[in-house]
Amino acid sequence: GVSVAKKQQDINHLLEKIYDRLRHPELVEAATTFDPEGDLTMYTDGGEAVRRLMSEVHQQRLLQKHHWFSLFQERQREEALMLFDVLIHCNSWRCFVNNAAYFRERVNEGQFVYALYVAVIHSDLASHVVLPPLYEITPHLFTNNEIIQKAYTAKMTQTPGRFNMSFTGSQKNREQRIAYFGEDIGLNVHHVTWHMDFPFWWQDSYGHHIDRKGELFFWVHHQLSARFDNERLSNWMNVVDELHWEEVISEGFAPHTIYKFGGEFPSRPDNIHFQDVVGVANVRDMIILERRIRDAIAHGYVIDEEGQQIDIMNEQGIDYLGNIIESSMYTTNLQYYGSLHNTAHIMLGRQGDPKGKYNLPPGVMEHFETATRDPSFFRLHKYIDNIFKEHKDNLSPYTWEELEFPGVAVREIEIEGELKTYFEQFEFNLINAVDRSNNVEDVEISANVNRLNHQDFTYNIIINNDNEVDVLATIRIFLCPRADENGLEFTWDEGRWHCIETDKFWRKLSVGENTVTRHSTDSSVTVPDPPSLETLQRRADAAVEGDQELHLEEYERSCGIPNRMLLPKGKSEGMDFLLMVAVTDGEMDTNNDQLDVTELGGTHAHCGVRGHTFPDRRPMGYPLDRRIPDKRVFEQVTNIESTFVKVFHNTQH
Ligand code: CUO
Repeated sequence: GVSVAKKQQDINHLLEKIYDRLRHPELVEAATTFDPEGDLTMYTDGGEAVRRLMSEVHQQRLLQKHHWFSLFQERQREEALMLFDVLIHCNSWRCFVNNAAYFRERVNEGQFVYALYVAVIHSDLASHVVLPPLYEITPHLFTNNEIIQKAYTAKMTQTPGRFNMSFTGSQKNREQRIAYFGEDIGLNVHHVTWHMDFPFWWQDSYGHHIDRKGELFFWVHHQLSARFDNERLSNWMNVVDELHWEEVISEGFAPHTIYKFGGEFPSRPDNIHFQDVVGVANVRDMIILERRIRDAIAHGYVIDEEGQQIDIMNEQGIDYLGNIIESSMYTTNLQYYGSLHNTAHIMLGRQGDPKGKYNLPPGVMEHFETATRDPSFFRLHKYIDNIFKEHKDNLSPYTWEELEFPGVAVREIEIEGELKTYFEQFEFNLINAVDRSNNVEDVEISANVNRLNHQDFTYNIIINNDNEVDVLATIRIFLCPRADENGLEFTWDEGRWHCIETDKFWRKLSVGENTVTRHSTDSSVTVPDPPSLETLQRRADAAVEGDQELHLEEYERSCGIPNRMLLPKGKSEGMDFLLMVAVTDGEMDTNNDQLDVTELGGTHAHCGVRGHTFPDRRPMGYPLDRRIPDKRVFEQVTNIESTFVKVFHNTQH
């Protein structure tokens, strides 16, 4: 077969300068001479997907090149999925890469990038291929207007430049204090990639079933909300309030962001009332959907298409609700429950031009790459999260017996190294932001951003195993804020909903005392900094040339919170947190017998393991996902312990 290095090289070449024509002779040939009716079809599902896409090409029905692309526009999405369909049905790399080359020259660039990314993520043919960070491929969606202007000027005047990118807004806007979070390029890559790993349009006919997809939707966005709130508390702000259809959208937003083609992202003033969006939905419809979902939660069952009740008062309930609320193709009774969350994104994205009077392009809320820039994103997701909470709060609290892990006791939790955050400068390439038109030569252009980072640290956890045999333990670590913005301490039941999951992993515990050591860099919630396209090219070229293996395993997934954002910012004088370690029975709550559970690594806590069941059998967020009316239950079990820590923020590193 084709080596991973060669595949990596092909993907690099396909993504290089996506607004220009292909440059690499092999691909150019595939794109021009490849016979779509003959050769191409041999390698796919009998050619069905290709024939469909080809006929759209011939009839010139596809979205033009040099136009914005939105996954939430039905027809635009269908077209992108036609290309995805072709790629995912390939049985050989040759088919994959040649089709990609062929259609790269014929479909819209945004659709091409989307289809290729999702196909690489989900196709077995592309396993071990590392996708370059999207902020380099489509920089417009990750940087602002000002930087783009400067990049063009640099190119036209042939003057290399490195431009400092500042966060949107001014000091007058309180929300700007936490813009570093919503505008973080790595966080945005995580968010958009999560939605590529778990597309709402996914159907099992594409090749595999995605385990606990609805629950993951809940958990990942719950964690994004919790993290956002912790950043706010770090900056003397209150936790974010939910959005509501009948109230004003308090925060306006001026994105200062521009499409590569199609003008600026529209703004929204403060305190406007929700408007019906022509062709999308009326506010009233949204309220009706919400009521139906809340009714289902109150009754403890949802109603399927046949009118049958499905019990949700159990651990699977959250998965049903996640699929319904998002909604995904795994949803139940779309007719009745609609698509509350997805429609809300579109509606928020169009509030600047709800009647389509001004022909404005969609707002930032309509793209997963840009959505978190808008403060209304976190209000929307708090609203969604509160609906999920209503369900979780209906389930009975865990009992002492359920929480206990007999014979296992956490004796000590120690942190080696300080929990200290700081801002650092990071540079990324902007070469894709500008065209190669007019035969103007490329010059070096890049953006400099401030990013949150922290010093590495290590957990040393002393755990006794008083059983007569070794046991497998699941170790779950959470960081929880202790007080609100006024210093008023949270009760356990309030605080648990704001906890950040910082790690989850498995360890064998020998009989007697164990010291479990775990480095912050190994967190299963996070991913390391991805290599740039340039690095990927250098590494892949060298490996192909030298006929060597390409070792980039640790970068295989870009779904996962950037490791540098593992900790919330904290405060210069130290911010108080509760660090909780829950040690539970790994034999009982681990799913993947086919995998060496202690070595799962990667980023399974928020992103699962591609093509496998979710490794942890417990509800996501366990044991903090349910009400804690009586904290003594937690205090009495020996396998759950916590300690107080402080997170310091240093302006100087
Ligand atoms: Cu990720 Cu709303 O689901 O942006």
